[in-house]
Amino acid sequence: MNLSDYSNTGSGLRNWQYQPATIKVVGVGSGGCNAVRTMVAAKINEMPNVQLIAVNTDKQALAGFDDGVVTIQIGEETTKGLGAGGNPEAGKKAVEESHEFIKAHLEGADMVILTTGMGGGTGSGATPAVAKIANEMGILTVGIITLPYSFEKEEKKELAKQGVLKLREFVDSLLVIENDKVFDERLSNDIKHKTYAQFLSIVDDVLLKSIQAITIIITHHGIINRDFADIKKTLSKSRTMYVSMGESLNREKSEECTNDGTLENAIEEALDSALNNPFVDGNNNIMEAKERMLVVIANPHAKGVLPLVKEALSKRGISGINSGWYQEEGLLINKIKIAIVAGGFETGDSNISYTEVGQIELQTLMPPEKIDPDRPAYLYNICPKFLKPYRKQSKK
Ligand SMILES: Nc1nc2c(ncn2[C@@H]2O[C@H](COP(=O)(O)OP(=O)(O)OP(=O)(O)O)[C@@H](O)[C@H]2O)c(=O)[nH]1
Ligand SMILES: [Mg+2]
Repeated sequence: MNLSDYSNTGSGLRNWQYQPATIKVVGVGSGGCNAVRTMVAAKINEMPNVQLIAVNTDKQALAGFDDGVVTIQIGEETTKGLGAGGNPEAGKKAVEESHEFIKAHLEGADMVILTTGMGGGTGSGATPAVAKIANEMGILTVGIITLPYSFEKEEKKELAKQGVLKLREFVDSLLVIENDKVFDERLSNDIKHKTYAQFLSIVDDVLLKSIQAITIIITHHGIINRDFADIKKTLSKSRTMYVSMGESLNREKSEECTNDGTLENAIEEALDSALNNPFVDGNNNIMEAKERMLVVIANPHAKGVLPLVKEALSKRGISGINSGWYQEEGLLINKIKIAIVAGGFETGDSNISYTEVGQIELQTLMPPEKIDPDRPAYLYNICPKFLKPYRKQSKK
């Protein structure tokens, strides 16, 4: 039995008496619904007590979902199933129209994770309205949302900001992911081969990993366990959060690694990648958080993992962290995953701005007249020749 086997049969490490809390992950609008599709592919909905819900005004965007996903078309009367047309007021009204229906689907949740791409009518207008319902039901409610690329329409960026500010009123905690961070030098080595759709799918993956970090901690039982109560303590009314899932590099061989330092290296790598999530701006120093927790996931035969993690943490000046240790049989013995969740940063509140440097680089990256933000993302190719100035500039 391991973390990737979510079936409810057989014996193993999980304590079957243990009833995990119920988490409902709600994707809103185009960005949120596509994030839900990524989560279906990663089988998040097969985890115990995790339910995926796709909410949209756009009927077409709700088609073709797997049986394991609840789809909710909101504002049937007000939007006629055609989307909110970039109008957040329409997104909000759609939720008001479907209030009771949404409420019924949120019933029974201990935690709601809302995810959306801010900038359109549904994402920016409906997400805060759904958060309000969850909040009024007394559910721990968090948002993991993205800001549009700086080359998207100015109007969208403004709507996104308004949407974030509104959402903050109703969530316990918020994680803001800047799409522009896809151009971070830590990620951009093969940027010239990527299309716009691929950039979006990188962001989908960031959303997925953040949600995985929370759901794994809550729904799985560890040798040293962390659970919903820990997540609640960390995120309840914390306003801002840092959530990240780091992994060690893939090594071909899976030989024993307790004596040759490979495990130490794997821990260092996983910890670095969990601590330095390039998509989350400003908040990366988890020592500035009021509460922080970590869960390390390793093969059951990897010995002495937690003391090694503690050593690696103290080397980085990190203390006061609630740690857990989970085992996953399917993992190679020299593979380590680390989930970090931290909540309550002093500096996180004004963090809804576009990085100036990122903007300059993006303008160089692609002339504005070449960009048609109305064109469907999947048809949109970023032409490699426009990437040259960016690459030159980033070498300076
Ligand atoms: N990561 C990711 N982001 C997306 C995707 N699709 C859209 N987005 C982002 O989400 C923002 C809003 O998407 P829209 O389709 O404009 O808006 P919407 O929320 O569906 O609202 P309406 O279309 O007005 O009903 C976009 O500007 C993108 O930044 C996607 O597939 N993945
Ligand atoms: Mg849309």
